[in-house]
Amino acid sequence: TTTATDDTKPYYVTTPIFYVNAAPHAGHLYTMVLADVLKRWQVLKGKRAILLTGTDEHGMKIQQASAKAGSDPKPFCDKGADIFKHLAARAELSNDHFIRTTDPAHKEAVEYAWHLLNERGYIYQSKHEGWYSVSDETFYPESQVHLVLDPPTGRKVMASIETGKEVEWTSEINYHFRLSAFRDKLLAYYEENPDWITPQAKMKEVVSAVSAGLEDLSISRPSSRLTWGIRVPTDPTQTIYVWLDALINYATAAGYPWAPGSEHAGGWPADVQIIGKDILRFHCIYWPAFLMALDLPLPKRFLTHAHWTLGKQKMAKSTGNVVNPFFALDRFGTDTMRYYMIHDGGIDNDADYDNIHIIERYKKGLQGGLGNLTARITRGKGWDVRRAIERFSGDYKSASPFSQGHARKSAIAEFEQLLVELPQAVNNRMEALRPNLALKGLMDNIYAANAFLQAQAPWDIAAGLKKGELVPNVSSKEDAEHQMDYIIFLSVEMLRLAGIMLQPVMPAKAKQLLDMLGVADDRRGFVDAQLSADKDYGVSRLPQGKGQAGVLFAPLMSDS
Ligand code: ME8
Repeated sequence: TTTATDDTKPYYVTTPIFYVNAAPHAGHLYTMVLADVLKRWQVLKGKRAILLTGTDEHGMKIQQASAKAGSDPKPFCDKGADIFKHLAARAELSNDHFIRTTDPAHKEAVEYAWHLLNERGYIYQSKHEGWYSVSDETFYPESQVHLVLDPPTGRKVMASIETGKEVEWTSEINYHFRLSAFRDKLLAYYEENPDWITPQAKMKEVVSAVSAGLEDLSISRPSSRLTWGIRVPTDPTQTIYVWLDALINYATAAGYPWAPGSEHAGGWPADVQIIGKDILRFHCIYWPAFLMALDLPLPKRFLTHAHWTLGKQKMAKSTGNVVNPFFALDRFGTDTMRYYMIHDGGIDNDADYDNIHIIERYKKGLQGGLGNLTARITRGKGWDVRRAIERFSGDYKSASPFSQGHARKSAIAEFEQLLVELPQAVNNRMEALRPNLALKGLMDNIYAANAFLQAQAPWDIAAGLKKGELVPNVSSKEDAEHQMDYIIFLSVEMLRLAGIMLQPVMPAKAKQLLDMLGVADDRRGFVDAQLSADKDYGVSRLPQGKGQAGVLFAPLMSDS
């Protein structure tokens, strides 16, 4: 037998699979980009990593939406899935799989899981009565619904207190999953894995919800009502509940059902599953209970993020209060949108989407910060970037002209320290599932580099050299060049490190920057992101005199 070990298990990242009942909005783009950045970060670190995204195509919600569109469900889903696929491509998502719950392999996986749950005694049949929300695809207990006025119709309807979505009374025979039997096991698991969910507040919410008690879960509906879904394999008069069907996708994509011990080869267990806070209960209570019942390992971690709002109202397909992500990507560019979404997107707290903010972030961070630093270095008239790099790469410490007591020493040492600490600081935040903080920390260093350059003013040294004059604290022409080159060297190093570490966030712009700096293609990994890592990181590709001066971040269209 071949038992795969952790060495062969790729790092596995997932997004939720999205409902195809309506077009994607910026919230979906955000989840995709977050997941992609986390995956690409692992690739940067030399790991094999895989990313899964896809579409959730069964259930009452899709059945009703397709009927409303006057379409059969399958062609309706085909169209919807295509749009999400296009979004992934347009956003430069490096997804390795795009799963659709209508894929035949997924149907087989769900049927297999059902058989197993049934054989193990976790499924029973009984009458179910309760309030069902089609929009949320879930039953709510009596305590979680209330009577509200539905403004468009003037009717009084029952609705979920949590989501505001209308619920309808349903009374039917269906299959149940013994969720209540997993209360203690789940609580024990949470206790042993206190960092299972990021952020902590969501971990606490889950623990308190489970502590309060769990009811068994209805996991099928009569096929007469729910026609669009996977039939219960042992009883075609019933159709499998969409959330049981949907959650299994994460396993299907990793090759489930697995031969014993071979789940690692396909990536299971997932290393990080990314979800919006709206689907916490399904992923962090139901999903681990299903996995426990199937005797499968649980995902290692969850990242639950907050929502984008528009005008402070949740961006949601059901209300139409949305930003079209295709328009935004066209208008601002893919990398700018990826930057904005990571920089401003909420993990703990909701973030309000605003075109003005996109323009501000672009101007401050990309044009003013990164673009400006690049232009100042690569277009500098008085120095030779390549000479500066060649002079100090590999052994900057002993070659430094700034020994103890030099007037510039403390500013230089401070900046060196930033460069030394930066890679690990960024990595720590990425590993803590805080890409927003990682990016902000990185950008703070770019701003610090611009301030450093401003304060050290290598152009003054260069101007002095040109005129044959020496600026203060410079002893000779050679010393002037030496000092100037060192300042340039450290600034280029900041650009190189930033360029390497920005690749997961802005793949195209980071590549352009690294190309401009002459960094060899095979020297762009996280291991290379170290101050003066090596004598040769491909600098020979850099033209003598300066970098390939060019505009990294052109003025936005909206400026002209
Ligand atoms: O819930 N801000 O699909 P869905 C940020 N099919 N992210 C948002 C958002 C917002 N305003 N609105 C949506 C489903 N999202 C199920 C999932 S998984 C087995 C099944 C993102 O199309 C966020 O990731 O309603 C949220 O969890 C997801 O889209 C919900 O997408």
